Amino acid sequence: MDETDNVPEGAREKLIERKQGWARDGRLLTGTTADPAAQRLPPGQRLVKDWPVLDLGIQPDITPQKFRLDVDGAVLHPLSLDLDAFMALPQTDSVSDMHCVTQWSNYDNRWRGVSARDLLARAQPKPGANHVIFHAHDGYTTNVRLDQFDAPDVFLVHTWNEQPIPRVHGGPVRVLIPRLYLWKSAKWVRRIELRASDRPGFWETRGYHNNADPWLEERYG
Ligand SMILES: Nc1nc2c(c(=O)[nH]1)N[C@H]1C(S)=C(S)[C@@H](COP(=O)(O)O)O[C@H]1N2
Ligand SMILES: [Mo]
Repeated sequence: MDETDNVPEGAREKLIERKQGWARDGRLLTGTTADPAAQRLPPGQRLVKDWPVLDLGIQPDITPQKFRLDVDGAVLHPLSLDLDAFMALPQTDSVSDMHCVTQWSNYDNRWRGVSARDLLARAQPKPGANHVIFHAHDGYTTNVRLDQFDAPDVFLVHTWNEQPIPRVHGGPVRVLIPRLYLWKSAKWVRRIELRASDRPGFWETRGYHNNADPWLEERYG
């Protein structure tokens, strides 16, 4: 693990226990689903104007010198990019909403970054690569299917509303998968691992849903 802001281990454990408790109790579940084409706000969510911070309490300081992003595993051309190489990739602007399992959603965030598809076009997934594991500098991991990552609205973002993404939100570069609950979007991303088989990540092994579709209310499972 990298140099961190040290959060007392007890506080971190309490936070993890609380969120595991939510999963056990099915907290916030409305028992309904919605069609994203018909309803912008997923079931059980509440619209906020700000961008709350949620993580394990360890917020690594990834300086430009320390930045590195690897794309490896089941790919034909593994990538290992420093910040200059990352910024030299095609840069795309996008606008999307965020939906956090703790119930807040916010709308119309403006992003700039490298699209997942541009990254995958360079790394070239091997036939049989069906899953993606994100590894972050704070030790966090999360998993999605390759088809969930290989989507036009998925980015590795460095800019939010015309400002560099601050450290507390995973800067300099984080993952953004707007159609899934936000725990699937790794902050301080270090490595993107493609695999033939799935491997549940930090919250997925602690009661949170593997698929995480907000409109299907896949909070826990
Ligand atoms: N590296 C890392 N990424 C992470 C987390 C984390 O603890 N570490 N927490 C996840 C969770 S549970 C949420 S809800 C979102 C919150 O992102 P935000 O703090 O930018 O709102 O980040 C996700 N990505
Ligand atoms: Mo979360």
